[in-house]
Amino acid sequence: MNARLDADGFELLHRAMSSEPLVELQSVLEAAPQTAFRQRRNGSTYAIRNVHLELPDLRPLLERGFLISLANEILKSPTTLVSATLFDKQPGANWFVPPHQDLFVPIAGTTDDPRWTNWSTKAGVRYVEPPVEVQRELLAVRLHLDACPGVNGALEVVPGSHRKRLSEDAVAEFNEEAFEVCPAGPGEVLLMRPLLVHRSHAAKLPERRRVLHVVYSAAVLPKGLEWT
Ligand SMILES: O=C(O)CCC(=O)C(=O)O
Repeated sequence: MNARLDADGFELLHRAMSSEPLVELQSVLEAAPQTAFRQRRNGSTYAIRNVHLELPDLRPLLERGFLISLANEILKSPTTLVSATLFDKQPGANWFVPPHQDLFVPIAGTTDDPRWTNWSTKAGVRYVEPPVEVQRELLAVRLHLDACPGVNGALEVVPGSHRKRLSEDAVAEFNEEAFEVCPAGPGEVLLMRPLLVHRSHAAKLPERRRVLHVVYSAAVLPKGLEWT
């Protein structure tokens, strides 16, 4: 059914979120206090990491409705929310994101399973790198809150790069031709596997470009671990 997601690690869906839930999500996000945003050195704000932890009113909207239904349908099992990030490119906070794979997830608890590695704590939240077989099963659902044509800092991806955990050097080796630009309209959803190599350029338009990047999983966690 999702042939492109399986083969290439990403897929733009033709179904968009309808306007009522989209407006509800936008109003919850707009109520975010400035202190929830991460800041660049010049003081401009650009993203809220763990926005599901920062904004309690957001979690129920991510745990029922369109986004989790999509994840359940695609992963063919009931899924759990893993993480949520609001990326907010706007004039004055508009940046190039270098190519990378998303390797780390927020986590609660502990495990002795040595396949869970690279533990760290940032802003009071624990992160871990799950084993690659868990990584491959994660699904990111990127909801576009604004129009995101290619020139507006759209995500660029390397089709097929989602199967393996790559070294930083291997990620840096992809040349310009390897990247495919993923434009999307407001309410549209780009599905992607977090191991897909991705980057984005600074927007060339003086327009806001908000994307709510939500990760879901159907994996059974080892005893002692829980998603946040
Ligand atoms: O939305 C973007 O432009 C960057 C996204 C990103 O870096 C990420 O999803 O890890």
